[in-house]
Amino acid sequence: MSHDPNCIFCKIIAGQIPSRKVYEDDDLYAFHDIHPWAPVHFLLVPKLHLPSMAQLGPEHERLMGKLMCLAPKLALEQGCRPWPEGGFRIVCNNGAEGGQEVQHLHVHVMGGPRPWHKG
Ligand code: DGP
Repeated sequence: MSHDPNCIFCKIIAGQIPSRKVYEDDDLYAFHDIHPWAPVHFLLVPKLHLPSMAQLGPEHERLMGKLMCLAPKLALEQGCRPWPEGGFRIVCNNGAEGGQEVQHLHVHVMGGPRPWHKG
């Protein structure tokens, strides 16, 4: 399923639920997390509805490579200081025991001066 009408992130991508958008192209969407753990905290998601990394196959290598290469650029744009003094953290929760709450593949990109609320 490329789009799940019951998925909250699919609704955000479609503009049916408001979000503070960070970035958008044909494949990817980024928006600020509603419950930030860090001074910079946004979510970067494929527009394609994939429930988690567990559903990834070889056909998604280009998409996920694009996502991972975009993350550092957006982190800098959002105010993370450059590596190595600054930097950022990427977290991707998968499944119940991985702490995943929203079943649409997403990476958390977090940064900014410490200490953070979590982690
Ligand atoms: P997790 O599935 O545990 O990796 O985290 C899901 C994250 O999604 C959590 O940090 C809060 C965020 N989130 C959930 N619902 C919304 C929403 O409606 N809008 C925004 N901006 N973030 C949301």
